[in-house]
Amino acid sequence: MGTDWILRVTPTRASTIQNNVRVTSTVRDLNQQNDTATERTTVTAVAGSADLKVSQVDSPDPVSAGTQVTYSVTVTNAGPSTAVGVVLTDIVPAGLSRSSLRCSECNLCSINGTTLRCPLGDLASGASKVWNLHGVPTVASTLRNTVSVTSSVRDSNQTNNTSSETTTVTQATSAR
Ligand SMILES: [Ca+2]
Ligand SMILES: [Ca+2]
Repeated sequence: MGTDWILRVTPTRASTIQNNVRVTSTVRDLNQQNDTATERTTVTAVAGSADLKVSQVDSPDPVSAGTQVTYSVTVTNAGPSTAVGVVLTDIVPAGLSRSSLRCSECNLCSINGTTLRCPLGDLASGASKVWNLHGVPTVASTLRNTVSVTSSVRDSNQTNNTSSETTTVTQATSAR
């Protein structure tokens, strides 16, 4: 008698995925040749194409050290297909105090060094989404915030998928 066991996974990008299975039992297996199986699956990109665009506005600029600056990032899908699994990547300005960082739906994001990676879900054709990053610069300097967007759908125009913005940080005005 056989037993079915079903594993469902959702691949996130075009690639080859491989599933390895092995069965064991506490009873001695007379034929161990048939205890393992490997299956490869080719994952193709999601059909269609979507032209994602990203832009951002920094406010205020210039900003005083010790005062919060906000980067308001807008991601737009110019279509024609729905952009599935949009991911926003933000290379956070080094001059921002790490403990001061706040962002939209930040609980969904992961940070690796200064790179913040945030899933934004699906974006329908013609739709846009605003995502905010807040932080406090510590010293007078020039900040550079770089954002980029990708999705599981082919992008017909890669040139508008990245945006960089610089912000001038002036010395803190002395408090009296
Ligand atoms: Ca694009
Ligand atoms: Ca600016």
